[in-house]
Amino acid sequence: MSIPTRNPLWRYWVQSTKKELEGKLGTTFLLSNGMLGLRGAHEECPPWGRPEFYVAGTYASGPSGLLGFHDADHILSHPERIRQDALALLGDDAIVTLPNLPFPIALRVSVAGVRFSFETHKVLSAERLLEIDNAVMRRTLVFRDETGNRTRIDSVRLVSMADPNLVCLKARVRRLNHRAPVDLGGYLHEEVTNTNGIVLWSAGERFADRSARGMECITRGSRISIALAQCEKVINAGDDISIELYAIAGAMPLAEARLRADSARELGFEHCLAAHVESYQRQLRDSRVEFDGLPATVQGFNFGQMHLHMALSPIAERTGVPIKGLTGHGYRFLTFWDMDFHMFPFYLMTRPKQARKLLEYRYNQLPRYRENAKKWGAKGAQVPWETSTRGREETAPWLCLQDREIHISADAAYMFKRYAEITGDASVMLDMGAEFIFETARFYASRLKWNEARGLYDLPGVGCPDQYHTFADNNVFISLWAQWNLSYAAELFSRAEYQAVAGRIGVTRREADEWREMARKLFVIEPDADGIIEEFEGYFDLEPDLDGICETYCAHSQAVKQPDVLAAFVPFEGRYSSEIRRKNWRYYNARTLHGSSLSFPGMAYAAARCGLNDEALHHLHQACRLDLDDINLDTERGVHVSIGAVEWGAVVCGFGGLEATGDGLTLRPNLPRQWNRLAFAVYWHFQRVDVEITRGGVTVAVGDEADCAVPVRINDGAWRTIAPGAREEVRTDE
Ligand code: IFM
Repeated sequence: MSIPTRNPLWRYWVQSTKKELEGKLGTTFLLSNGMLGLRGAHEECPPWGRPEFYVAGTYASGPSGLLGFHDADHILSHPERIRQDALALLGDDAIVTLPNLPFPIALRVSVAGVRFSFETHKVLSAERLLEIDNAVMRRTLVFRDETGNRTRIDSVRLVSMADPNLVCLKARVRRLNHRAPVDLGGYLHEEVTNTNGIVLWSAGERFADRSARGMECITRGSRISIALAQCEKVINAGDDISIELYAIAGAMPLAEARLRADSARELGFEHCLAAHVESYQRQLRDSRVEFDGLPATVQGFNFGQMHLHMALSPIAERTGVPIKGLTGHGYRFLTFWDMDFHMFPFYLMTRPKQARKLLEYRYNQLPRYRENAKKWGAKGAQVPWETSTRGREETAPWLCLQDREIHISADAAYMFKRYAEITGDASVMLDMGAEFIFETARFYASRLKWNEARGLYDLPGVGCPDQYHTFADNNVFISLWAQWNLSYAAELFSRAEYQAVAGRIGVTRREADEWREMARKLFVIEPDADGIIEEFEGYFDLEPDLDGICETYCAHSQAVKQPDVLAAFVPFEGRYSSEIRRKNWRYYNARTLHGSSLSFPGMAYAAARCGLNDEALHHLHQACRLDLDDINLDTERGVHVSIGAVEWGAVVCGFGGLEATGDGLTLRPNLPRQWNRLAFAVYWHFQRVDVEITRGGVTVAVGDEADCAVPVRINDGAWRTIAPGAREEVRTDE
C-alpha cells in the first residue's frame, strides 16, 4: 500500500488532546469567508473547547468586561485618562464587539446508547488538518468507551466561499472493533460566551423538527436579528454511518435561513465542497505567489495568504476588514490602520474590484469622521484609530492613541490615490477620493503649529506608530504623511475636474494655498550627518541601554515596538537613497523589540527593498511563523491578518522588486541567494500580469481579461508595452 505524503507547503496539522492548546488551535484551524468566522473547535463542543462563531457586521454592545483593562503602568495608558473609576465611567453598553453565536455544526455521537464526551471517554487520537489550498479543515478523532469499544470519526468542514452564509460539515463514523449501534445528530450549541463569560445575544423565534432546527439571535444593544438554521442528513449504509450538516447564518428572516439550509442539503455535501473550493482557488490563483523558500516559511506564507482571502467580506464596504478578520476576539473585530496601510496594497494588486470596497467603507463613514475631528478639537475629518460599522472612535477611553496616532487619516486618504493610479479608474477620485483628501488635509492643517524660532510648522502632540513613544513631537512618519496629504489636496484643488467637489464642501483657493504653504513649510526630520533619521524630536537623547526593557518600562529608552522610520520608507522610499535606508535598517534593528506583529514583516520588507536580503529572509521567516508557532503568545486572540499582506509586500515588492505606478509596472528582481525562482500574479488596470523571475531572467505574461496593454520595465531598461495575451522574456545579468 502506498502512503500518500502530505505536502507541508499546503497542509498544516496538529495532533493534540491538550486542553490548554485549544485557544491557539481554535485560531489556527479557523475557517472564514469574510461573512462567517468559525473557529477550529471540536464539533462535540466540550466545555473547554471554546466554540466560537461570528457573523460580520453584527456588532453588539456590552460592559467593559469585554476589554482587557490596561493599568497605569501600561505604555499606552494616558496618564490623565487612566483613573481608578475609568471602568465604571464606561457604562454598561459602551464596548462593541461581535457576539459569539451558537456553534452551527455541533455534533452528538452516541455508541451503544452512551453519548461520547471528552470527559468520560478515552480519546486515543485527535488530529486537526488544515488544507490551506482548499480552505477546508479535516479532523480525525478516535475514542474508546468504558467497554473497550473503539470508534473513529472523520470529519471535514468548510465555510463556503461560494455562498457567504453557508457552513457545512460531513462526519463519517467507523466502528473499529465492535458492532454496537451508533447514533448521530446535529445541534446548535448555545452555551457560548464572549470574553469573561459575557453573552451578547438573546434567543428569539425558534423551530425544530427531526432533521432541522433553527433560532433567531438578537444582539445585545444593537438588536440585530441573526437567523441560524441547521439541516442534517444521516446516511446509514451498513457499516458506513455518516452525517452531513448544512447551516445558514446571517441577517435574514429565520424562514429564509431554513429554506437555504434545506436547499444546500438538496445539493449535497460534495456539490457544496466543489463550489467552495472552486471559488476559493480562483481567488488564490489571482494572487498566486510561488518561491522556493524553506518549507516552513512557505507554509506560513501560504497560511497568511489564505487568511487575507478569508478576511475580505463580501460586504466589506460596510464592515471594512477587521484587524483579525473574523478569527478571534482580540481587538474586538475593529478596523485599524492595518487595513488601509498594510492590507489594502495587497488587495489592490491582487483583487482590485474588491479593494474598492475598502474605499467605500472609509468614504461612507466620512460624516462620522468629521464628528470625530470636532470631538478632539480639530477640523475636517479624523479617521478613528479603531472603529466598527458605526464609524465612531472605539478605542478604550483610557488609552492615549485616539487623538495622537493620527497618521491613520492619511493612510486612508492615500488608498484613493493608489486605487485610481493602479486601476486607471479615476472616477473614485471624483466620487469619493477628492472629498476625503480635502477633509483629511483640513484635519492636518488644524493640527499644525507655527514655530516662530524655526520659521516652520511643527506637528506636535502625536503618538508614534512604534507605540513605545506615545507623547512626541514631529514624528517623521506622521509628518511625512501630513505633508503628503496637504500638498496632494492642494494639487487636486488646482485641477478643474475637482472644483465642483471643492465647492460642495466649501474649500476655497485661499485654503488650498494655505495647505500648499503648510506642506512646504512643515518641519520634517532629515537624516543626520551619519545618515540616521531620528524617529521624533528628542529620540536620540533617550536611554540607549535596552537591558531589562519591556512594555511597561520602555518610554524612557530608544526601544521601539516596530520601527516607524522603516515603515516611512514604504510610501516615501523615493526620498531616501538605498544607502540611507540600509543604515537606518541596521540602526533600528538594534532597537526593535518586535512587540507588534507588524514588526517582523515590515522589517523584512524594508530590508529586501534595500538589498539586505539575508536579514530580509530571516525576518520574513519569523513573520510567516508568527501565528502557526504562536511566537508572540497571543494567537489564541486571533490571526494577525495584516502580516500576511506585509509578507506579500516583502516577497513581491522586496525580492520581486515590483513597483506599480500609474505609468505601469517596474521590476527590479532581487532574488535572495537561497532562492532560484519567484513567480507571482498582480493586476494593473484590471489586467492580470504573471511574472516569473529566475536566475537567468524575467518572464512577463499579460492576460486578456481586459482590453488593455501593460507597460513594463525591467530594471532601468526601456518601457515595453505588452499586449493582452502576449508574453516577453528578458535575460538578466545574473
Ligand atoms: O495596529 C497595530 C499597531 O500598530 C500596533 N499594535 C497592534 C495593532 C494591531 O496590529
